[in-house]
Amino acid sequence: MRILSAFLWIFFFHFLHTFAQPKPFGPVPSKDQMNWKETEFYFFIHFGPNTFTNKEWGEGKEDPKLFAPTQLDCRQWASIAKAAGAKGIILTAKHHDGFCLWPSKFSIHTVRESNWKNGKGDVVRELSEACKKEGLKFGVYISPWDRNHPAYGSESYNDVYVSTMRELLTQYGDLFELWWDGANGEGPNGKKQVYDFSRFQDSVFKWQPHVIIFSDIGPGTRWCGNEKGFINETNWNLLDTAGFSRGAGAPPTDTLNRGNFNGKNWIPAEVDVSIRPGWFYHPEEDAKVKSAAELMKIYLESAGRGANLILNVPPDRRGLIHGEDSATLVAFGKALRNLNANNVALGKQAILIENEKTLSAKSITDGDRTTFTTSSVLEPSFEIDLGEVKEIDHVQLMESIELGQRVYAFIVDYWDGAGFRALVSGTTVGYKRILSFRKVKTSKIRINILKSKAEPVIAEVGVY
Ligand code: FUL
Repeated sequence: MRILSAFLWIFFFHFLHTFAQPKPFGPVPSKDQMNWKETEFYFFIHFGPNTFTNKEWGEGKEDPKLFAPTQLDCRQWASIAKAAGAKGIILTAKHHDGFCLWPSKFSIHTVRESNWKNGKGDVVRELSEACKKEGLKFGVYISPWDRNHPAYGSESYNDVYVSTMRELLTQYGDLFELWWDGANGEGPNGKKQVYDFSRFQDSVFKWQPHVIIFSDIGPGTRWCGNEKGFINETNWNLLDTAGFSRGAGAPPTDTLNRGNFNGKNWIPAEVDVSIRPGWFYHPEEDAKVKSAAELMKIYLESAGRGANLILNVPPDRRGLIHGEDSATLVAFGKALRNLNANNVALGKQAILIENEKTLSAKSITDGDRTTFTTSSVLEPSFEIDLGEVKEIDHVQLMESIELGQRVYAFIVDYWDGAGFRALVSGTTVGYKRILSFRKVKTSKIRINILKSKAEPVIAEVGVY
């Protein structure tokens, strides 16, 4: 009997260690934010009258007939996005010039007033359908600033903006993200608009309860504070928004770039950057398209630091992605697949070392992000035995952010045959942290967590 009960106790403690669910720590992402997080890298498409006038900010007075793509093909945009490894596309349905890429009933400055498809076209429809076919998510940018609409600068423009959003949020299927630009300039009558953002937000969630709203301060995702393509190495998914507003009243760019250590809200960063110097297509920039290597640097400094990456790829005057851009994007897509291709830690033996005890940590090398290993101390180590000597040049760490973001200092060691040597160090981990280093040959990797707000919960460690 005593032996049996001892066995039962051992079994019980083992069960507790393996299956006990750690308590969440601090703010955590919503289910919708997690789905969005997994989207990770997607395209931005800036397209409209500016494409034809060679401008970045149209004035809103442009003749709609200038909008005249000759070979517009959203299926080409979607298939290039797919080849590049992107998982969605966000379209500038309306930029600051007020031109609507769909035939809005609340404007007379739309595709309907152009000659494209005899005024019967709808770019939003075509792109939403192309995305569906390619298995890509779809989202829209709807500029609150409108340099065309006669009501802009008066209370009734807020009604117009809500009606405009209703069309886009109810007629084109599920949207994964809605982009609210911070710009708030003057309209055609020289007045600025006082936006009713709380009404806007309530309306959005009524029509698309799962959409992630982007703005300087979220609520779904925050701006990263620059348009250069990087997030700080220390990147908290947390942000304090009290006292701040969108646009001129936003938190300092440095805060947006790092988040707040003790922030009260889960508002992860999105890094927005263009493949060309401008957001819209300009023929003189054909020779300035970023290379695949530059795009990889951007990917590593955004998605590789736990942010989402939105890469702008502006179609040209034909309505097609230019050959220079598509060549670089296809090469980048290949490099991205290679980056994740050969995880030599997958299925290998992993242990957790805490208080000089060793425990199994096989869930960190099982390739399944939903399983995790949790430690009972703040500074554990994880060791992975690669089974044989491998040449490696980067590691990837993932925290179970569903339980809160915790780690903020760690060091990665490699086994040189006689002992462990420091290889690379990092600060925050979050959803994903990729660290590159000079090639080394090794058979064992050790990750020492040095600082963590609560007991670390590690989902995956990949070694490549
Ligand atoms: C900015 C806008 O003013 C630019 O034109 C562009 O749309 C960029 C993504 O956001 O605030």
